[in-house]
Amino acid sequence: MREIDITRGIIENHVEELMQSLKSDVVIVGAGPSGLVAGGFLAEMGINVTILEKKLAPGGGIWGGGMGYKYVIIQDEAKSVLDDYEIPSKPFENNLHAVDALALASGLIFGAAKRGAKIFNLVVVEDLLVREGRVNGVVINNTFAMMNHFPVDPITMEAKAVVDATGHDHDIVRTFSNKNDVSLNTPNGKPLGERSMFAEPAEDAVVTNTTEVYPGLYVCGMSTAAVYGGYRMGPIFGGMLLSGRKLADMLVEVCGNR
Ligand code: 48F
Repeated sequence: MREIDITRGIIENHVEELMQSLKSDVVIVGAGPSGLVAGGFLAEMGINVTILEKKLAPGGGIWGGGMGYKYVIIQDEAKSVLDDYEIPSKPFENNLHAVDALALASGLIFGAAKRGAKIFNLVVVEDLLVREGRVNGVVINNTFAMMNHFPVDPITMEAKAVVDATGHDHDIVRTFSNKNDVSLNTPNGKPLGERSMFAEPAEDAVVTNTTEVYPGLYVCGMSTAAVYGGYRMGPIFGGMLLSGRKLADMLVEVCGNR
């Protein structure tokens, strides 16, 4: 066994996957629950999908459960997504189910990867590629360079559709709206901002507002609340799973038609 062979095995395989992602059908920014579900279902339907996550561990806001108590709740309507990903849950009451947050995070990550989504961690999306009034890719950099404010220039990936699945921050839509004189598909053309906690309407709105916010740019999960003025919902996750599934169904059509 030679150390140099181990190194080559890592570099060759990473670069091979990266090359396949340079032109994706769909790039999803953020590997939280909504992005992982969308990516997994898209990959299962034969779409070339890349998920980019700036942190070391994908999983987003799942890991901490509710204030560090390690269970999260999902409602009946979203149970079929858990079943598809073979993630166990316990019936609780009033059509609710309790899910171990660690099982949910790891199950969604593995579920997306095994369906063929290419997930890259330690990659920050810092900007978008925009051409002729349409988003057609992402501008990416290395997390360590960004954390240290090193003056390292980014590189790019092209995609037919880019998804902001960055959660409360709505990092991609916010940056895009701040940097460009563009009108988003919202009532005032700008992100409306998230509202305080009110779980039931929040859960419905996350799914309703999973949509195209600008040609080629989509929102799912919690970023829909920040973009469309939805309430927050706390540690109930069914809306995130259903938002990811809705987005996958929307994008499979889009990718087929483009
Ligand atoms: O926040 P997050 O889990 O997104 P989500 O799918 O789920 C929201 C819930 O976790 C929770 C909630 C539920 O009921 O309210 O908050 O909407 O995951 C977002 C991921 O995006 C990454 C971030 O590190 C996190 O893992 N992210 C954010 N900005 C960027 C990014 C960026 N610019 N580039 C790459 N990754």
